[in-house]
Amino acid sequence: MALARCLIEKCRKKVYRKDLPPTSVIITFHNEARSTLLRTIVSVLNRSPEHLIKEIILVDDFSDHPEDGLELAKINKVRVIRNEKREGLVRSRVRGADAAIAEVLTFLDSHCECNEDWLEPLLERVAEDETRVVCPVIDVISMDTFQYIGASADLRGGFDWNLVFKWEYLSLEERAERHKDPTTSIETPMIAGGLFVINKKYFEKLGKYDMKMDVWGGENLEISFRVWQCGGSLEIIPCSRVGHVFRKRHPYTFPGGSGNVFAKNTRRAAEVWMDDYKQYYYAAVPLAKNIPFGNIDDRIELRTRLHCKPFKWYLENVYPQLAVPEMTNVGTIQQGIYCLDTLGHLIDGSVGVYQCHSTGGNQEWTITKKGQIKHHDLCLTLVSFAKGSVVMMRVCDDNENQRWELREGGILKHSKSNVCLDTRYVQEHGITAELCNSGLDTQYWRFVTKHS
Ligand code: LR7
Ligand code: MN
Repeated sequence: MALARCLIEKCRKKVYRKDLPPTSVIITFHNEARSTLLRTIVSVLNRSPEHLIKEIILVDDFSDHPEDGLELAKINKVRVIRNEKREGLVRSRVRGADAAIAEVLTFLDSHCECNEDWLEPLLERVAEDETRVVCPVIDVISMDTFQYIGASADLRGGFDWNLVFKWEYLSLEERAERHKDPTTSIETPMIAGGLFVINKKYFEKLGKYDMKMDVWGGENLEISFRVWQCGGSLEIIPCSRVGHVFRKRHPYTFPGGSGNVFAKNTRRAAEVWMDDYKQYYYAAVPLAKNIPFGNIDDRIELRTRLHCKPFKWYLENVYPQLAVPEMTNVGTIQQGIYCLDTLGHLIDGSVGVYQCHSTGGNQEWTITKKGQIKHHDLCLTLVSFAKGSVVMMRVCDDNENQRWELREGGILKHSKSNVCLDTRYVQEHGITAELCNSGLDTQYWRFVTKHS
């Protein structure tokens, strides 16, 4: 508590630049209660220096009652745009942004209360550097009493491999460091999504939003990856506070079903931005794999055009706290009804195939990140002789003769030579390595894991 008080006092003492750029506030809504919508607008107008609010653009996302928006349009500075059909928050926000005349955009949900001095600290950060995308601390408005309750300023946004947004406490060291000056901005890997300030030109340059995302969800993930990977940064500014009504369920219909739409939007973000790391998402949310996500060519093209960094960079530099899971790549290696099987052989033994029995045991193999095909501590090893080569189980080491690649077409190719695991001589010699030919049935394998 003492720290919170100290933060408030330090924030009060701050002096902001006199030449801050005015902003267009964009609020999209679908069937929002009039009272909360009004509370949002009134707080923007009352708690911001007048010259910094160019306009408030309300985008009515085809609410049942057009009058709700029209009534509010009577208020000074408020403009209302109404969609002809339900577009969802992404396309609605872009419509608002396109109509905006100020240099800086401020997005808010339709059930907020801006607190005193909320705007200047945000605008200053963006005015100093237009590649910063900044958020206030989001306080809580109780959904039962509508009371305003302060939240902790020691949080940042993150996620697990299910890609659902969550708040995370800063580490002890970070919090200790912040004691020196609790007003400094907090870099955040992810933004909650609804409340942020961004330079309008920068928003456009970065590709606005993915217009093929529907209704709700996933767009905050997408814009967060995009901002970081394409050279910008995301910050939470402790001296700026805005309350938000956190609700237990969506107070509106969800065309397409909430689970499906959320998975579709999330998949679009994962497919465009996460490179191979998307597999961890699919491992965490297997059902997502069955949800069609449409065409993403234009977003991939955007990523290429902006020369954005790989997801690996994001993980290492922006979100090192997110642990990359060990590959859960244990399974069977199948050829038709047969499975690669140790046949009980041990070190220096050959391997063969046996009818798949799906009880693991001698048929359980791990394909490691390095490309080893591993059973317990033994690895399939290419052993060369004058006459040719054979495949044996040997203790795993770091040698190249234990590296294999599961290639397109189902071949298991040795990484350094053009030979592939083959069953043509399996009766006599067990599995051998023969010249690769992806057309051969004896070289066609399927790696079947729990997740596939
Ligand atoms: O079809 C729709 N059309 C809309 O215009 C659906 C929604 N909306 C409007 C809606 O009226 C509201 O103003 O879009 C806004 C956001 O919808 P909410 O309030 O139902 O979303 P939320 O607060 O539950 O969810 C958070 O995550 C969303 C992911 O898509 C958005 O990014 C929200 O803006 C975001 N809210 C916040 O960041 C506030 C802090 C919450 C947290 C954590
Ligand atoms: Mn909301």
